[in-house]
Amino acid sequence: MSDLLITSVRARAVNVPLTYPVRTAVGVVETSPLVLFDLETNQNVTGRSYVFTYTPLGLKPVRELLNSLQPVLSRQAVAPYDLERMLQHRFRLLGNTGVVKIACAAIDMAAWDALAQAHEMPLVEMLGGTRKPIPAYDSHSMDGPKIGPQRAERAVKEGLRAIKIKIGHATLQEDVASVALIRKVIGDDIDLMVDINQGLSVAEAIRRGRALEEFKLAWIEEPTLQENYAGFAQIRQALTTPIQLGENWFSVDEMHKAIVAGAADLVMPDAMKIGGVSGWLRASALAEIYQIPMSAHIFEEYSAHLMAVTPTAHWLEKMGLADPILKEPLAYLNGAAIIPERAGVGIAWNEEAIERFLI
Ligand code: SMN
Ligand code: MG
Repeated sequence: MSDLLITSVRARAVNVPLTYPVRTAVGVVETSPLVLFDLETNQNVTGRSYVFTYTPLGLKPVRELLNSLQPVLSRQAVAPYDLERMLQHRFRLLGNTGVVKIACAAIDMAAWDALAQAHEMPLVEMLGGTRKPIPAYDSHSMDGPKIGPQRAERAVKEGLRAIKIKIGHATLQEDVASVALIRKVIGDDIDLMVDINQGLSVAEAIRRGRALEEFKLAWIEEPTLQENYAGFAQIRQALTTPIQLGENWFSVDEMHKAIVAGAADLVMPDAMKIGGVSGWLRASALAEIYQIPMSAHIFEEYSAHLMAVTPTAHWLEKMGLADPILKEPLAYLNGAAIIPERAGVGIAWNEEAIERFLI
């Protein structure tokens, strides 16, 4: 469809309140800072995407970089592969990582959305898959002894079959108490994952991992600095609980280096940082070669489509970070995400909410 051309782009920044702040071992994400990207085309189709900047400090740089690409993108064909190559070349000297990679991922996701809309089919079908239910886990935080059990009970009642909590408290005792409490609330039939968000040393991660073996966790996520692949391999060797990482890989090359270093029992690329839809597809091929279960990290609206065409698909993360600014948040039924029938990714903006949270 080379006659589908970009006519204009628009990036807006919103700082969205969260029902539950994301409390991690390395700091609290109090709000959901999102840059919303619209890719207008000559065929009355608008591609949409959003990127998550973790801190409001990332909003303006990403928004400004995206809006500054208007002259570069205008009149280009909505061809994600060609756009990715053009942008990678343009940013080769600056570096295709960080804010640059995030902005390019926003363009990639919106381009794929526009292309699927132009073909009048859900993205998953354009990628050769079908709209099947995608098993999801509910993603919680260091919610404490009151809110933690409440969230866990509610998630199980809603039909979720897996829950992730964040640990990496000041002491091992607090981590064990936190896991024991949630395990008691949800029982042994619901999967329980923990996420340490890189908060521990290798030695401490091993010490705590051993103390948590009795709870039969589904995975321990990012136990130490995510770039310390040798450290991850040491932790893997010392524990029986599967070790999970990937949300911070800014390229499939980093994913490959981690796998080759023996860092991962499981992988979970982030649809934004790995390079949008295009990056995800390459990452899923790598996971298949190594037969490593591959989960998604946030971006559930896109990840649902992508997991349906991921050969080693494992779990989707249900976190709802963009829900307040979406007309129709992703639906879930019996613990699985339901890919919308709508053409493209299926997201539309809640303009009234955007107005309220606009930066
Ligand atoms: C996370 C997600 C969103 C914000 C901060 C941390 C976390 C996860 O690493 O895996 O959900
Ligand atoms: Mg994580």
